[in-house]
Amino acid sequence: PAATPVGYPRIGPDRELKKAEEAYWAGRIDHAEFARRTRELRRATRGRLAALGLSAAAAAPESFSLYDQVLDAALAVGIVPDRFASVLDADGAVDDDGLFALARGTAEKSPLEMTKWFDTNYHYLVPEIGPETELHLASTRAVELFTESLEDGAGTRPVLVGPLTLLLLAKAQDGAPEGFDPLDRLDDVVEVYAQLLARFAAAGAPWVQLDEPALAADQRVSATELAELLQRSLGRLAAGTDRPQLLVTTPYGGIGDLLPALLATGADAVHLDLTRGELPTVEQLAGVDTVQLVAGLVEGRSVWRTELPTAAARLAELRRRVTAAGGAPEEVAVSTSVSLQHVPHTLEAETSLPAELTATLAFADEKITELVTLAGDEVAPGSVDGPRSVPRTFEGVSVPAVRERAAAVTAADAERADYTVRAEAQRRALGLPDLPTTTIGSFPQIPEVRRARAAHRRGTLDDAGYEKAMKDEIARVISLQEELGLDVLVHGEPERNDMVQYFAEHLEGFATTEHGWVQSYGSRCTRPSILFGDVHRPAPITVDWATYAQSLTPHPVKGMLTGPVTILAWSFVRDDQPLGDTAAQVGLALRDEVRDLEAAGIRIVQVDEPALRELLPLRQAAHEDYLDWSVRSFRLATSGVQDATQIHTHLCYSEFNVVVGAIDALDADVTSIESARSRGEILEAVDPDSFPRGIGPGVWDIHSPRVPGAEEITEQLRRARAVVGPERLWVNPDCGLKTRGYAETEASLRHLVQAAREVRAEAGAPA
Ligand code: THG
Ligand code: ZN
Repeated sequence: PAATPVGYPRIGPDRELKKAEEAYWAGRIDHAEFARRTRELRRATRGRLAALGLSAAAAAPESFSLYDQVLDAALAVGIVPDRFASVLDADGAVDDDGLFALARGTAEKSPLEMTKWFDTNYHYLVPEIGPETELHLASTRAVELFTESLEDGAGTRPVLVGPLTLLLLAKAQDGAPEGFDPLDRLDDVVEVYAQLLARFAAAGAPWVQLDEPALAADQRVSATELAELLQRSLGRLAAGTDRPQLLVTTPYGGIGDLLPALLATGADAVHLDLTRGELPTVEQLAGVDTVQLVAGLVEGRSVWRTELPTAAARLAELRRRVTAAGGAPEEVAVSTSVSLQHVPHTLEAETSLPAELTATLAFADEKITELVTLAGDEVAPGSVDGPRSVPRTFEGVSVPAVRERAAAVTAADAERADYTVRAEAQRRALGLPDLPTTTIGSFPQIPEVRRARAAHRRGTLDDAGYEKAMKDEIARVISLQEELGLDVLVHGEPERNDMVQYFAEHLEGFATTEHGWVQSYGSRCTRPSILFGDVHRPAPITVDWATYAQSLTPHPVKGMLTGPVTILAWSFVRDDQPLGDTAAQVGLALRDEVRDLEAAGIRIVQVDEPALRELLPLRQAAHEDYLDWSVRSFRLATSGVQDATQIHTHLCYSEFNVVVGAIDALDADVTSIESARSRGEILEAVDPDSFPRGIGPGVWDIHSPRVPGAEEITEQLRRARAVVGPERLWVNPDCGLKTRGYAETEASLRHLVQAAREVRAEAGAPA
């Protein structure tokens, strides 16, 4: 059978796309040079895929995107919000600069909102559409990419986000009438997709791939309605004659009973995620006689090698069922569960990972080799010693002491005293005013700090020199905060770049890569660590920095840690035990750090969980179990302290309401929340009956360089105090000072302190 992945990384093995974009945006290269570099990246990518065995026409997906695949699809059909009307040229088309303006904003215009792509660490741009949006073929770059691919070889398979997913992910443009749903425009959007398909046909593309991941997640419409919408969108497109063959993919989970409806649309091929979804039953395969199945048997979002004999056995069983349903078993193709855009390019670039770990890993290129092997029928189904089924049993995978400790955990280990008791003890211990002021943790990273960290990493700055550079910076940040008049101080985190990577480097059970970059959004990448073994903490991590900072000031300095759920969400995590067991180990390792901080005289410890919402399962039915183990791991980390020690947490995202129950269950004494884009919603959700503890809705949107005035912050605080009361309200900016300069930071924090003092003085006065 044929082998083909759903998608491939686009950033480039050496982050060529990122480098070209950032050079272009900064004006260091002109557009011609930018276009030359991205052209070269695509040529190299196509050559690489052919060399890996995807040399036939349409075997390689065309995964290139200048910024984001959802933006590409929105632009293809003309979904451009009114405020960006000026980026359309006379023909209604959008060039690269226009595309970047939508993605990144301009001096006057805010960009499209960015949000998480399903339950991954990738972020897409949210299309904004209204009843009047003029839909038309505004970008034919996908067709141009296909034509270009013919120069480089046999031609790729164009990939587009499908019409249904595009509108399910879109939001109503500002000013759209009450009750307008982007889905109201489905027929119009499908009309433009039909025109686009005709262009592909004219260009000679044998296949086009439409990605419909929305089918794998619970949606605002019911499954019955989804089945009907499928017919209205994909069914319409398939009924057209002026088109290439259509492959519809359904990554990120099972689609269950939607399969018969999908098979009935008339699509020529249908992809299923068989790593998360079950093998379809013979009944669900009714209609497969006219459709080719593409079996997503290789996990595209993990870095683990596939157990090929197991995958081959599932493939054999699927073929048996296809035969039973009247289809052609030899037509079943093998694929990945999701696009490989979520894993690094290749293991070949890694030279310092332990060999026995490497033997168990597969990045994008290695996963394509797995597909080709599976498709070549080289693996005996179910054989015990099939090629590459390397056991993950080397040193560090199973550590008896870690397992014994986790097994001995009791319910009491995740419980603190009643909040009212703690609050009183903390009031006495900390002596803070009403509306205490603080920041979320990081301060702007000045060039000296970045240089010192890089030099230390390279070995050109010794430990003593590095320690001195960090301590100088900590002292500077502490004295600045004292001068600004903040109540609860932070050390500023000069020693960290990516916080998850920092903890991964200091905990046992993790490995870090040298080149394992994965696109997070646009030109931004992260290098996720690999959590392969039992996690424990060999030595204190942050205690020296925190105690040094505390030694410089009588004000409380917060200890700053990243929580277990976020550490899991932003790493590649072992799949040989339940996530909850892994989270508990991380929780216990952090518990040691929290207690050591307390023992060293730190009176407030903040454990951030910005990714709590991110890992939330796509199906409602799985929420309870997830929230159960995620909350428990946080509480294991934070429940080992005295009543008087104050635990803070920080969360950042919109859709606060979705997890407000879980945030309550974290039982943190104080919760700060990024709220620039969802202030009203947060205040609604935290009325004292449902959420009795301290709360700090961010009062400065740090993603904008604008410095908020004291008056503006005062107003926000008055409104917040009216809802939550003066005893519970904390005053803080949103997170991310690290990304701002000192000038804006100082000015904004000065206004923040001034506003807090003003509103504090009014305490007791009617709001
Ligand atoms: N760390 C990790 N994952 C994350 C975030 C994080 N996922 C969600 C969210 N934050 C994503 N946001 C960003 C924001 C900025 C960058 C990456 C993800 C970024 N990266 C640098 C770049 O691409 O130049 C590289 C940073 C580095 O050297 O490590 O700016 O905070 N793990
Ligand atoms: Zn945040």
